[in-house]
Amino acid sequence: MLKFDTESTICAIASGSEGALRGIIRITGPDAASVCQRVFSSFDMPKRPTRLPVVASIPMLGENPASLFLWPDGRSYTGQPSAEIHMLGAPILLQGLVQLLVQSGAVLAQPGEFTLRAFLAGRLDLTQCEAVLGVIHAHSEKELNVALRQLAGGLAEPLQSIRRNLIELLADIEAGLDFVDEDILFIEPEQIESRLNLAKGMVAELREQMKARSGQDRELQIAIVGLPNAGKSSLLNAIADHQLAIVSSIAGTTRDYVRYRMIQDDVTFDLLDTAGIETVTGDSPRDIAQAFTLEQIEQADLILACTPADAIDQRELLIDTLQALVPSKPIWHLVTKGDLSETSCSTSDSHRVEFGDLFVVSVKDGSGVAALRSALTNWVSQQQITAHDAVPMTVERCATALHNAFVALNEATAATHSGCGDEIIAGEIRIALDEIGLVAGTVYTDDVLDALFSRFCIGK
Ligand SMILES: Nc1nc2c(ncn2[C@@H]2O[C@H](COP(=O)(O)OP(=O)(O)OP(=O)(O)O)[C@@H](O)[C@H]2O)c(=O)[nH]1
Ligand SMILES: [Mg+2]
Repeated sequence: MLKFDTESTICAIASGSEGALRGIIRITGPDAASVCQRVFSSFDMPKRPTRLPVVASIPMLGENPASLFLWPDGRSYTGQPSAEIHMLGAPILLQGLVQLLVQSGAVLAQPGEFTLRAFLAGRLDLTQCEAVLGVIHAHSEKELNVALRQLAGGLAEPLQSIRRNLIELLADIEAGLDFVDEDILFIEPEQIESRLNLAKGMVAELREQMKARSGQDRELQIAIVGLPNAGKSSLLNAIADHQLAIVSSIAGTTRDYVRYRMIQDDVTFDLLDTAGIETVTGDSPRDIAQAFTLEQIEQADLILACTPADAIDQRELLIDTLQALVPSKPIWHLVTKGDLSETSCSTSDSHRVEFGDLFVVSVKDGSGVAALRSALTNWVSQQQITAHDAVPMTVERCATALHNAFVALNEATAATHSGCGDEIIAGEIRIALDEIGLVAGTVYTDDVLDALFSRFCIGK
């Protein structure tokens, strides 16, 4: 069970348990500075927080040099006087120093106690505490980036802004409640509704983004689109490095689209070949293929718009068609069959791929394909890290609370419509605030903190 004692001064080895060139010991609590003073031979206590090390030796540990970084006031991670001692990372030396610190008035820290103190001091919200854990346990660069963004406030900031909006709205509504008998209208129902809608939109966005990242959702869809015979199927085969789609010189070859799941460099996405866009009427297979293509374009996350180099004048028609269909979708402009281009430059990928704002590729001589593949991989991995991406533990913990908050705000809107009174609206907003508070940790139970901090290791 966690202790909530912030009066003691705690210490722990913060570096790994294996020997290393550098080892770190962390101390925090009201007596951090005086405990350090007792252990180090001599140093002038800095008046202000310093990142500059006070290099001094610790007589009891022989001639081993140690650097002391001291934050004597509350401007530290935990909001309490804190210090770090950096020294040789031999486990025996570090353990010896911890013993000295304990003899000088510190106590051994519990797992996660430094982060718990940061939370109790309001330095971090719960999503950021979970992010600390996410950083410690990250197995890939992507997991690390997600956790670092969350630690930097990727979730804390939108949550705070939702809370602020709702608290202000609640205050305005409650001010009116005190004057119900008088003829003063503090806030118009339309205003309540539009402010509720704003908050609902923000909650829904967070919820959707977390849901989308929980791994159960579809992979990003990248559609290869163009007029008939543009070389789309050939390009899919080249990017996938497999003969998947039928290629022929007859326009209108592709009828049924081909989907290929690319797994490359830790990212996964679906690549789609589509039937060439054309104007057909009637009920022919070609016509049905057009309907399929339109559906794929609408569902795609990124469109690769292909125009062959030997028919570059088709480009305008293609771009106009796509912009009319999906005005806000990201579109990359590709020149296919680059080997047929009169302006073709060197055959090296790096020269071929960027051509103004165009990607130039040729399946025939292979140029541009590898660079396009890696640009796609980069794009997908960037998309997967959004500002609201969250470490799995946060996603798991927050899903219900965000759902409940959304439901309560919906109830508040319904109450506004039915005119059933500001007390009811205020009550629903309070429920929503409590739920958001659970996510951020402004409302918490010992069980929630226990479940989180028991997963930490000592020294963090
Ligand atoms: N020279 C050259 N020819 C290519 C290239 N890519 C494709 N082609 C040829 O262009 C023709 C059409 O290729 P496809 O890949 O079937 O074109 P598509 O866009 O899928 O065509 P539809 O499915 O009919 O819309 C074929 O004869 C290909 O061999 C290329 O990079 N260079
Ligand atoms: Mg095709």
